Parts: sequence; structure tokens; C-alpha cells
Amino acid sequence: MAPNLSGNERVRRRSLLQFGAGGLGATAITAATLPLLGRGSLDVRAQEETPANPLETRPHEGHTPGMTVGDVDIARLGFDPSVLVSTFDYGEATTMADGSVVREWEIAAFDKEIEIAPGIFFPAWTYNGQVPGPTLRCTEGDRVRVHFSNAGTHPHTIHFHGIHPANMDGVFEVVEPRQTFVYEFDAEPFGLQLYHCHAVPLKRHIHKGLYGTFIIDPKQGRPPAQEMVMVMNAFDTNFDGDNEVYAVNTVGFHYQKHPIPVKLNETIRVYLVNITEFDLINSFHIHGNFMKVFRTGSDLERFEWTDNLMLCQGERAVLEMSFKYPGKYMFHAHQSEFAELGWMGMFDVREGLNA
Ligand SMILES: [Cu+2]
Repeated sequence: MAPNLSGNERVRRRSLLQFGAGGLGATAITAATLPLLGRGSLDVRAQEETPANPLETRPHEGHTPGMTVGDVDIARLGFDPSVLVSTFDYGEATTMADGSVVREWEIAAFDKEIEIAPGIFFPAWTYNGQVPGPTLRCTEGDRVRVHFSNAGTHPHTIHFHGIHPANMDGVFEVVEPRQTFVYEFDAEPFGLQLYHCHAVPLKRHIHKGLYGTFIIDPKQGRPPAQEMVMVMNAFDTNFDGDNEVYAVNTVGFHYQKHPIPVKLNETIRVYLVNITEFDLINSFHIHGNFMKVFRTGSDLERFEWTDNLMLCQGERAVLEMSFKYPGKYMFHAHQSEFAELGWMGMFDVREGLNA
């Protein structure tokens, strides 16, 4: 049965999904009912109760792309997305007598207010003071040792994706404020992993900013490329379960205002992670080009060839592309709403990086 809702009832998109999961039963949202909901008396988008959102695009002259004005204070933020995008933290490496490598990191969780768009502040929980946390990088077979201390005000953990023992999974060993824990395991399998807090309620602990990228390189490496990391994230600034600001690497529109310089005809490799909370999917669309998509980065041979990739939360992919023509090329979520709320950037393709 389709829900008995009048045209005057105001239903937010998340209410619709809650109907599907609860009161209306498992069959409520089906291929048959969705078109009905879309074109019938219940127009979800038209009647959405939109909270006041300073990033919401308003009608304006010329229909120029909506974007924030000004810039965030990078010094106060404590990290620069233009630097973070190509920063990889290999930890403190020690080569043992048998030739094996141990890599160690110190990671502290603590609360910190961060500016996610000019004048918009978010009370984040961070790993090492940044969102996303540092991009940890090692090679398949390395011994990984992470010294974690909880300097925050809530219990936290670090849950790594990958193959490791249950007691290193960062789920049951909750680390209380002022306590520490050492995660130690062998890095496997190679690919693009991630890490995030697994304390409950999980959606709040993740959404507050406790996540980062964890790259395990294959022993033989990958072909040379200009490498970067992009974490698709979003922020629910009024804690109503809907995001108001979308980005890659936290600051909305950052790479639109500060395009990423890349060289003509040279391969770029993007380690792309989707950690967006509250939305079912996110996506990456590249303009004027196609890209190789290596899902989870766990296979060096097989790839998809596309200009648009959809990822669920926790999914990630290694993207490779090179540009045939110079100029500025947009990359953004293909959900227009996300793009207009900050998830928008640009590559500046040049003959030479110094040109
Ligand atoms: Cu947490």
C-alpha cells in the first residue's frame, strides 16, 4: 500500500526513508511506490523543510555558479586543504634485522572547532587536529603500530579497514578520555583503506570528523603519477540529521577557489574515499575527461572506464586520468545539490607546473 499522505503534509526526504524502514513495512518503498511518491500528491523535494543554510544557492542575476565569498582562515584551521591533498604520512619507519619494516604513528583524538566554509564553524572531533585525519601510508607487509591517545571528551577508537585480528579492530576496546591504546597489525591487503572511530553512536562519531585515509601500497608499487587524496565529507551544522556543507577534504569550494595544478598529459592518481554521513551515496564526476576506476585500489589490472563514480559510505576507489588539453576542468559530486553546497573543485591543467 502506498502511504496515505495528503498533499499538505510536509515530508522531509529523510522522513520518507524512515517510513520505508519502519511504520510502512519493508515493502513500502518499492519500484512501484517510488514513482507514485515522485509525481503524485507527495512531492518530497518541493515540500522539503529546509533549515536555514548559508550555503544554499539563492536565485541571482546571470545564474553564475553559487559559491561562498572569501576564504577560511587557514592558520586558525591548522591545516591547508591545498597541502593536505598531496600529503602522505609514512610514520616513523624502522627496518628490523630480518628486513621487515615497522611503521609507527602517534594519533590523538581531541575536540576542535573548525571553519568548514567562510564564517561557518563546526565543533569537530579530530584525529591530530585535522579533518580528515592524517593520510597514513605504508606498504603491504609492513608492521603497523599506531599509538592512540584519547584527549577528547568522549570515548573513541580507531577502526581500520583491512585484514587484522579482532582485538585490533577498534570496536570493542573503547578508549575512554585520557586513556591510550596501541593498534598493531600487519598491513594487508594492499589497496585504499580507511580508518574511523567506531564508538557509538557511530553516525555521530564519524560525522564529527573522526576519519582518515589509510593507503597500503602494493609491494611492487604503482606506476608514477601525481598523487592526491580526496575524502568526500559533509557536515550537519545544526544536528538535524541533514548535511548543510559538502566538500572534499572538509572546506566547501576550497579547490574551486584554489584549483589543483596538474601537468598536461601526465597521469594523476586520486585516492578517493567517501565518508559522507546521513546521505546514502556520494559521487565524483570529472569534466572533459574519462578516468580509470580501480575499486578499493585492490586490483592493479582491472578497472572501469568512466567519467562518473558513485560510492556508498565507506567505499573508496583509486582514480587515474591524464588530461589531453590544457585548461580548467571541474570535478564535483554529480548530485547537483551536494555540488552547490560545497562539493566542487577544479583541476588547472598546464603545459608545465611552473607555467
Ligand atoms: Cu569517537
